[in-house]
Amino acid sequence: MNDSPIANGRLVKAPESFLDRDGVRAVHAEAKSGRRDFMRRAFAAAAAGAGAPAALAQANPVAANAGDPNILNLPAHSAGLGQAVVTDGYGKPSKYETNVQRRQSPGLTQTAQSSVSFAPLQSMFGIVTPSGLHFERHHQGWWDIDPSKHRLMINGSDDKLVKKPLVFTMDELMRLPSVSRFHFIECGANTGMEWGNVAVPTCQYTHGMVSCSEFTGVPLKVLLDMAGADYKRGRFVLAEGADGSSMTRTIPMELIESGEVLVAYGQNGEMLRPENGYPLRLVVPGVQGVSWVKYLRRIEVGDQPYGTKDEIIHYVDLMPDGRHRQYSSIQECKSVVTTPSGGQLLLDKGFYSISGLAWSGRGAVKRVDVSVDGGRNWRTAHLQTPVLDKCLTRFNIDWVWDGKPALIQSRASDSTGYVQPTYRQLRAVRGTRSIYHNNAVQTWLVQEGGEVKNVQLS
Ligand SMILES: Nc1nc2c(c(=O)[nH]1)N[C@H]1C(S)=C(S)[C@@H](COP(=O)(O)O)O[C@H]1N2
Ligand SMILES: [Mo]
Repeated sequence: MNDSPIANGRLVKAPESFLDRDGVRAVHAEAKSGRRDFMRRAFAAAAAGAGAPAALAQANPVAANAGDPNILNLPAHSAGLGQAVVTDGYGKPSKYETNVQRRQSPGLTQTAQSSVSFAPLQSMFGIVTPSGLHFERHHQGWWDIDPSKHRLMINGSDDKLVKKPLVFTMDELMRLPSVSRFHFIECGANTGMEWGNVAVPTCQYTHGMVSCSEFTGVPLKVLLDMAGADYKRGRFVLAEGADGSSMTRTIPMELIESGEVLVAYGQNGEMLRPENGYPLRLVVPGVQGVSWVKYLRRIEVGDQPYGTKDEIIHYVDLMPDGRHRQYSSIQECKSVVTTPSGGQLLLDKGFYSISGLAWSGRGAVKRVDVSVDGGRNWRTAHLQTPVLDKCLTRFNIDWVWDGKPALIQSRASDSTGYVQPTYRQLRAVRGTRSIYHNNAVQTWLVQEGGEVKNVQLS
């Protein structure tokens, strides 16, 4: 070790697996009572139990001048024969990375079929979510559907809205010219548990219902053209899934006419994963996840919004005056710092690269400002390329931690000029009783001991 500040600033990455039912209750109770010792106990539990594998993937430092056995002793992999090609016909992550998992939030849902798993944002790089770590939201469980038997029907709600109703097989869809585009998908309920107060400890649970992939498919507009849709009167479509959840959503025709809405079969260079809608899903860039209908089997052109169960009972926003806001489908500009973030531990003072993700359902991320003093002072972060429309954008900024408590925040703005609100600003308009569309600025408190906690500034 030397005196350069870059030698310091080590971080314990992902001790997130400690979260169990009692943990969730404790975080909630602590936020209510203002007690601050939960994280310490949680770390003790993590070290003793399931959290231990996280440490495997970290460096193992050696005392200065000791002579590093990692260099001095020839390891087996430098002396022996490695494993054969195609030991595994479909490769898997290293065994040292097994702690990086999507995880369910215990206590959030009654059944595992109607539930959600969160992506481990704190462990990811760049902007693409590995398909196996993509968050999941199922209303009635997932299926691995035989693509040879899957059909997509295009019809009108009356005979005139679609001239020539069509049924496509997967082969017929996949021989059409395709496009591939990077987009984020965010569940409207992402960060929904935090409306009233701090509820969960890590960014996996506060923000892990967002993921980003390269999707491949055919613009829905192409299929509607083939079927002879009446764009004058047919200003809406209904998208219907083939699973038992009767997931049906109204999509405004403007979005389809823009060419952005895709009937997609590809995700990150391969077919969609079954959990994400194999063999066919709708991609509706910028719009909340619920409209990205999976196992897509039918598109109906209609002349008015459909008002389905998932548009009337669910996915409405309870406003402070007691009324509900409906069809609030765009995911507004939002960001979160993923390193350092809740549940992590800074081992010493020194250099850290603060890093995180920003996105906007209205266009490209224009700028991200970062504060380490709870919003008093801001510095503009570096946006890593590519910066794409309706896509995750990675930002980072240098920081030298002086060992004193710090309040880390990120605030994104997008190409429309919209700026991500603070909790105070958001609650002034929306109150605290919503579930959906919480895009407030997130705050992480770095405590003197290096523990990072989820807090809300009022
Ligand atoms: N057929 C079907 N489509 C669906 C759902 C579902 O349960 N069934 N869930 C929706 C919701 S609420 C979300 S947030 C996204 C989640 O997509 P993912 O599981 O690929 O992350 O799918 C949407 N499409
Ligand atoms: Mo969702």
